[in-house]
Amino acid sequence: MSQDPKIKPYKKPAGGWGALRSSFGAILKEKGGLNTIKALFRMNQPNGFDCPGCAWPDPENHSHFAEYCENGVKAAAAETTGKSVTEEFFKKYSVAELALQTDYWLESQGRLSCPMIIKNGETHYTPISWENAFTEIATQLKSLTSPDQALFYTSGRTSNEAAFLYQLFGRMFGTNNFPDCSNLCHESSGVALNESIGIGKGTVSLHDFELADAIFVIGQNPGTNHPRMLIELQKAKRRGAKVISINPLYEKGLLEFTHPKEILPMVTLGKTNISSSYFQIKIGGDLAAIKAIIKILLERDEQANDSLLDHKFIEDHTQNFESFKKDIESENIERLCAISGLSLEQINDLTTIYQNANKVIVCWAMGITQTRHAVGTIQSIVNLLLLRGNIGREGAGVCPVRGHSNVQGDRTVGITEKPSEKFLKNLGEVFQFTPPLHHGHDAVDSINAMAKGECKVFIGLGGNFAKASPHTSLTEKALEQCNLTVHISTKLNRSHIKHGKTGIILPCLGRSEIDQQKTGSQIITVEDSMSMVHASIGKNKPNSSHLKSEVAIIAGIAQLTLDSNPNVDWQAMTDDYALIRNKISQVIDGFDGYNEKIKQSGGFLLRNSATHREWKNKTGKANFVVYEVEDHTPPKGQLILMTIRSHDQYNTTIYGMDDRYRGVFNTRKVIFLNQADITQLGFQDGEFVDIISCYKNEEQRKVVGFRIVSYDIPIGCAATYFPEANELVSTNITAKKSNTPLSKYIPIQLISTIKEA
Ligand SMILES: Nc1nc2c(c(=O)[nH]1)N[C@H]1C(S)=C(S)[C@@H](COP(=O)(O)OP(=O)(O)OC[C@H]3O[C@@H](n4cnc5c(=O)[nH]c(N)nc54)[C@H](O)[C@@H]3O)O[C@H]1N2
Ligand SMILES: Nc1nc2c(c(=O)[nH]1)N[C@H]1C(S)=C(S)[C@@H](COP(=O)(O)OP(=O)(O)OC[C@H]3O[C@@H](n4cnc5c(=O)[nH]c(N)nc54)[C@H](O)[C@@H]3O)O[C@H]1N2
Ligand SMILES: [Mo]
Repeated sequence: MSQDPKIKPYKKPAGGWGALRSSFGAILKEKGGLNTIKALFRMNQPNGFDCPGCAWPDPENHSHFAEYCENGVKAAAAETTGKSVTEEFFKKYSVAELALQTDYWLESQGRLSCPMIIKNGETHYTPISWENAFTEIATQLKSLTSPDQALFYTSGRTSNEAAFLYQLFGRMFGTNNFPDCSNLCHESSGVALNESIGIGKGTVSLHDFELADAIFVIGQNPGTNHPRMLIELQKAKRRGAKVISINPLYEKGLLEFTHPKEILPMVTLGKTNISSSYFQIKIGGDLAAIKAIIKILLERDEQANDSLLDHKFIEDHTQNFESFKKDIESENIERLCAISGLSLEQINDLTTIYQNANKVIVCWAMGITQTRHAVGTIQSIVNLLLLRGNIGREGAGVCPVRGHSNVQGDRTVGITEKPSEKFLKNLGEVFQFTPPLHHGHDAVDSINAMAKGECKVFIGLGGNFAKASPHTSLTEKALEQCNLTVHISTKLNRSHIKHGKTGIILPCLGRSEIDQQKTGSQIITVEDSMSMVHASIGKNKPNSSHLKSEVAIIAGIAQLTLDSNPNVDWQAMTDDYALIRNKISQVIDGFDGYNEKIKQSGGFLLRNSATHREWKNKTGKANFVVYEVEDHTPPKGQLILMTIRSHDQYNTTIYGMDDRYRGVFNTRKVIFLNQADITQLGFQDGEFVDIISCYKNEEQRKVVGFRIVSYDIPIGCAATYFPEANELVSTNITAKKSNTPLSKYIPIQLISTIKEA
């Protein structure tokens, strides 16, 4: 097969045979053989493990085989790979040599299999015993002049048990420095929802998807990133509900879908056109669009003698309606339409769809959260829903669709740089210590603090901070300046290469593997995007006998770092994770009977106050938040760039070089542009360009050699893949109120790539 880059539109629906073929390809490539197959039989099954892919929930009756998607298969195949990165591997390749390899190559070498260390001046990682690795980390932590010189990063695959112990360790050590992948992801959702409805989580369940009359999918590409969501959308569509997509790109999965399990009866069921209406919005245009819909709706309500809005709900349950209304009245509809990129007719249509549906769910993901006005956009979505009482009743509500499979759970059990006073008080009482009260660094602040030399130790519980973060060269330099970087990981990645003066790699068990401790094999728990907490049990033999669980690693470091405390028995908690869960239930509301409840198939639901129309924010009412719309049209010659995921990647883990649904094969270095912009800027389809960031008041940064692909994208907008373009993302200009990097909102210029002779 030719490995030449190829651009060829994909004509088939999402899912279907294409998904099956690609799944089998992934299994073969990873050479995991029987292990992978066994894992697939157990994934998302009642006694099996939770798919390490996305946070989309499992359906209630999920006892039938294959409760996962193509990309879940890829995630499982990657974890159960037959390949290992051994001591010999590190002997063979110096770090300098590894640095020359692509991220795709690094990850595809297989599972990390033994603890490794590298010290200042050395060229190669060498093996180290677990004991010595823990001692080295403890020594360096204890030598810091302040606990706030250490950073404890978490990626959202970590279990509740490991995350809880990790934050306990960090806080007993004395810091709230818990930067988290959430900071790069759904932070804007948490911040916005907390202020609006008093809880930073979604309010709907799968049951609500069965009842909704209209489901809006805004700034999300579920065909690639949450494929099992398409099954719910398909069901909704088949029973007559409306599915409305708002996205700058016509994403395949939102257009047409065939459930892979329905391939045989395809003749009868066939593909489903998922979206009933599709609105091609400009990048960052959502706030203006939502406000425009609200403006029209308010006008129509007045004309209809107050019969369109739920005035009783507004009166009883909300506050700030009058000033919100005044703000909307002061907006100019033409201006709003121009900023959104939608016509007045389209806004009218959207308003009609919204007002005609009795029960509405709005879903969103990174297309909203990683833009400059993300928080205001989400709060405007909430405003829109509040107008017709669409929060806190069946079939309606907000649905921020989370990314990592346990990113929501990690937050629930205390991974946050801004813990509440109540949480700290409970934690301190249960473990008899005084937690630090001052807030810590989030992800962006951590980069800047390391770069300035203020933080000197970086510990990563999973993830790939070097590549997932903005401004790649700054982040890499920041990590390299540290005295110590430690990564608790399953696979080799760039963060291991960009190590501190001392660098340590600690290889850990994956979710599919048996976690054997003194009291027997352990279960872990996770929380999905709809607040269901459930057990995950690994049954595969670990890839290497040297691996330790995340819990055992954290406890091992903590025991050597902290003074002994009779109230914290790290060893006992490692021996039996049920003891950790007991502690979680003492510290955090909603976990009573934790160990019992996770025995139920499907687990248990964490109560969501907003679902019951209890508003736990400062005002005790749901809040109409006023947020100003700024015109963000770039100056002539500039475009706004979004960095998105291809179909063949899991964040920084690249599974393959294709983006099938968008018709891109054997390459990732492409930039999607509207043909009118290509012509206007004097380029041609297929030509190679360098992309330059042009934030005001910031130095320009460049990534080179991207092939132009003429694509159906709004004029003035551009798209390329994450993480190749992360160098362009700023650590200074971030989303207002949430400090999330603007991965979907980068002002850029293009210049022709000069081929070096
Ligand atoms: N297979 C797979 N699954 C994954 C992941 C993965 O990498 N691979 N990652 C996981 C994680 S951590 C996350 S957070 C989620 C991410 O899931 P998504 O948020 O779906 O991921 P992105 O690729 O970032 O896609 C963002 C979508 O938003 C659109 N968009 C961009 N800017 C705008 C805008 O201004 N307005 C609107 N309306 N739309 C916009 C883009 O066109 C794109 O369709 O997926 C999770 N699941
Ligand atoms: N430009 C741009 N940047 C972005 C985004 C974007 O859309 N555009 N998206 C952002 C988002 S939404 C997110 S969530 C972040 C993701 O940021 P991260 O969560 O930091 O990155 P991942 O790529 O998911 O991490 C992959 C690594 O995790 C490790 N790993 C995998 N499974 C396990 C496990 O079970 N245990 C442990 N300990 N380690 C494991 C492996 O070593 C693997 O190399 O990236 C963000 N960065
Ligand atoms: Mo994410």
